[in-house]
Amino acid sequence: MSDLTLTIGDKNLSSWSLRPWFLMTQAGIPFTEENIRLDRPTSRKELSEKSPSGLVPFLTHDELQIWDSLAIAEYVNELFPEKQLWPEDRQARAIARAVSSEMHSGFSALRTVWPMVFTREGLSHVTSGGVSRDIDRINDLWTLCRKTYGSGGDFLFGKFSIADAMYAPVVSRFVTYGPLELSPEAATYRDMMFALPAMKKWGDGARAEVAAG
Ligand SMILES: N[C@@H](CCC(=O)N[C@@H](CS)C(=O)NCC(=O)O)C(=O)O
Repeated sequence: MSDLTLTIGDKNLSSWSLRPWFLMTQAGIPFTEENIRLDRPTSRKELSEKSPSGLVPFLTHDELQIWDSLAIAEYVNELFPEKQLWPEDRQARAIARAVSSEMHSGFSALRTVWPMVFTREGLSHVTSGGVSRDIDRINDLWTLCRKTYGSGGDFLFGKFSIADAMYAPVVSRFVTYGPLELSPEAATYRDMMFALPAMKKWGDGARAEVAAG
């Protein structure tokens, strides 16, 4: 198979970039990484010249360019069926898709008020209104998944899946900001995810980018 190139934004800030990067890294799928630094004078020009949507992430495979994190995840799942990036069981798979889609289309209060700043930890921040509702809903989802579908491993659906990748930036936000009230299942899941080597590797990259300015 020819090379896959994943183009991403700043590791400290680009939550949508983290999702496919984490998916492919955690699943052991080889790819070349290309970076476009965001919020620079040249960023908009570079993004509009290179990216079909003018946004990151996007995946390049030969002549094909796929934009949007969830579409990239689906494409990679089709390229590597042996990785089983969705749960094998049909009902679990349907719920995993619902949980992933809910992340992709929702939680706008959390995403706006608690932006991902991967390198920061333990900041106190507002939890009023929509932010608390989003946190409560994510807490309920993670708890439900872990209790109902998680018996085969430590991830939301036991084995690692696209659903975990979709929530990787929320894991980072739940380390950066508080106060938080998570169920024991959700707190354990957050801590397990944040300790994964792939997350550490992303964090090392984020720290290096911040240091470079
Ligand atoms: N729905 C898209 C969202 C992509 C997105 O909003 N990317 C941000 C970075 S996290 C971006 O490229 N921002 C650059 C800009 O707005 O100039 C996805 O799932 O990939």
